[in-house]
Amino acid sequence: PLPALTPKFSNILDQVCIQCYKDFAPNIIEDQAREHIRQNLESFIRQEFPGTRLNLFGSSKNGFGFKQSDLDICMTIDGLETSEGLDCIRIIEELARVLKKHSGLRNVLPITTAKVPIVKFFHVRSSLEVDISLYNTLALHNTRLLSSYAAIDSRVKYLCYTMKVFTKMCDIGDASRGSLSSYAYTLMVLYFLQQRNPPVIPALQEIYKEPKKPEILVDGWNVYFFDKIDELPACWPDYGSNTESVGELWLGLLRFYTEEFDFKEHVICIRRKNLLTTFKKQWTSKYIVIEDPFDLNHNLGAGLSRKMTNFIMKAFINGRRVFGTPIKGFPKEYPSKMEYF
Ligand code: 3AT
Ligand code: MG
Repeated sequence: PLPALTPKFSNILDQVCIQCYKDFAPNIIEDQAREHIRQNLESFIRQEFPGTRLNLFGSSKNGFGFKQSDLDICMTIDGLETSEGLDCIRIIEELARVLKKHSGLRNVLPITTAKVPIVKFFHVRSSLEVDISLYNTLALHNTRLLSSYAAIDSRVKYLCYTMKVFTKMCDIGDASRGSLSSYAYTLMVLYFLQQRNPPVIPALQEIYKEPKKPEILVDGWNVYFFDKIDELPACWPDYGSNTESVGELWLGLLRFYTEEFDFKEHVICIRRKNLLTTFKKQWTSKYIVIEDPFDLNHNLGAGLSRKMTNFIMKAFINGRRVFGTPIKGFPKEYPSKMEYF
């Protein structure tokens, strides 16, 4: 059993979480640089493909970006609602051909074999990696959803940054290497904050003023959610009832995923407050099951091997021990990699 959380130690934990945000979040200049790159690329591509539009999504826009996060860009063509009938692979190859002529970019590479075809490259001046995908429309909506959650309460932002720092330190935060994406871990934080008693955030997809839940269909899925965050106090009865500190919540989260949440039985699902079973989804063959808030057929944990699942669970168990062991002062620096065995 862990020692009780003294006010002093709780205060150190708060500072650690807030520091994660301060150390890794981009400043205004760095945010503007991302917008400049988007504009510059858009004008450059339009010289050959007029009507091209580029949109930022992912952590450049969801409120949980790091200084060095990649730049996720979604390309659309004016006048075309969907990518239906488009030869996406050919467009990605053409796009790569055009971008290779841009003197500010290196290593332009079309990746057409992935589930979502992209062009990848390095932007020299900013040292940022850039990914351009086509009509990744649901991702634009889930980016907006995450940014709405970030706007509800500053503790959401601090915890999501802490989670991202934690997963990078433990080497469990890279989907391209078989673990989970930042997006998946952010959903885990949001789910915990919804299930906390009293909750810190609501399920925004369940709040509406109309007699019936509005339906806004994108790629066949309802992307409606309550986005008027300033009106939330009037629409959500639990607003403001949770007064725990960030540090308490962070330790609560590590406890939740190591001791309380039943991974075998339940799905991590942020679109509703009521528990959803793995049985109901027929997703019983995997241990970590995370439902995408819009694409309900998409389990973000589907690609995890058994070994990786164990590795991730061990990192959480270790995190719970490390963060739950009181220290006297504020830690001086980040461990280069957390120990997790
Ligand atoms: P980083 O700061 O880049 O680590 P991010 O939120 O930008 O965090 P990614 O670059 O991995 O994360 O992904 C960019 C966006 O693509 C985030 C989300 O809108 C979408 N996305 C990522 N992974 C998935 C997934 N497995 N399913 C659906 N959408 C995803
Ligand atoms: Mg990204």
